[in-house]
Amino acid sequence: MTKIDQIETMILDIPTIRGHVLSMATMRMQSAVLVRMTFSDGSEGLGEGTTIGGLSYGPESPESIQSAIETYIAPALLGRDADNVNGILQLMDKQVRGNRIAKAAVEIALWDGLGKRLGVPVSQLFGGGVADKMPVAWTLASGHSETDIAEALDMMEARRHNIFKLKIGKRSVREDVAHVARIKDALGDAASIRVDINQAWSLSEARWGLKGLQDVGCELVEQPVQARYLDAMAELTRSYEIAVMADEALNGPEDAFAVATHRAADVFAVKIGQSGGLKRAAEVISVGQAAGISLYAGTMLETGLSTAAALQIFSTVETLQWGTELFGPLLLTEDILADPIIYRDFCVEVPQGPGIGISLDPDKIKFFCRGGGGRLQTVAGA
Ligand code: MUC
Ligand code: MG
Repeated sequence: MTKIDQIETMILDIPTIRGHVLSMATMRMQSAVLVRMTFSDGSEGLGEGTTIGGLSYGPESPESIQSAIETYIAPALLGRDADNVNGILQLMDKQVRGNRIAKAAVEIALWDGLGKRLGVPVSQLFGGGVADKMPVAWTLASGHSETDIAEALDMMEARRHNIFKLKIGKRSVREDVAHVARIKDALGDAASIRVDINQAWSLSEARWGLKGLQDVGCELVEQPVQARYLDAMAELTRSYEIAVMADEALNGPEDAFAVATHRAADVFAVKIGQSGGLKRAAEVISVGQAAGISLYAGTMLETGLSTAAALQIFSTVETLQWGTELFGPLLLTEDILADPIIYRDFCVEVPQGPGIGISLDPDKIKFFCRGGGGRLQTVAGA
């Protein structure tokens, strides 16, 4: 039996290439929690748990993710069978409620270690990949229409992205719709335009918003109202042609089932961290598929590490109707991978090596480690 010997964590603080203006926060830095597990046969596994905007997006912060792992998860896992991921998930769910992103970081390190020991990519542990690349959106969130237009035109020219998600919800509905219209006009039909409100609208604002957005050619609206208002989401899904996507409402398969039974979305934005890991994300995907809800691979603006983990699981999905937004590493000033993930021809490519298919650049890890030192802090084990 291969046992879990040691679990280490660290927080990396990496600046973003520009201010990323969301309805609830402006990001100038992304903070990623890294997990490294060492196993009794000398093998290693890497994981990452990341959120956005401190505690303004959801109930977990970088600090809470690290402390949930350090204080409660890691001590319970030492000496356990590293090959039995289901056994570890069962144990984590018994000992720790919620804290899905923390559990995901640990679970990803387990899959990575298992894949490396077996010499296969994690996608193979989930039945095998059906795609080696996927369409990838970019988020326009500079806070200015003209800057967003210039950025989008550059991306299209470079054949990097032609799908754009606009972050709105901070200004009035009228101003936001005018901003979306300006961008759609400038980019034309060569670009797909979607928006993310991050729960900022009331139901009545959302009624005006969805009508205005669909009239200016926007194709999809993500989480227009608060996550818990499933009846409002259902009304909006029913009442307009524009596709409605659930994001913050989807914390694992049970939420996916509730959204599906309320018919509260046309599309699921599936995020590996918010779902509680790769296995739980696969379960969310299954609920969506069974309910006839379309799928989209969402991001929490993770570094290349968890972006690679996400690519492993989404590569196993037969139909991702709305593609992916797995562009996290591109929003950061520096890539922490030894071999960065490849973005070209409007697609992101799935790393092909064993495990999640990546290795870290030790100098970058050292440089961006919170508190300096650059060493992963041992929280349990030798
Ligand atoms: C979200 O709410 O979907 C994804 C892309 C982006 O720019 O922010 C995120 C989070
Ligand atoms: Mg979102």
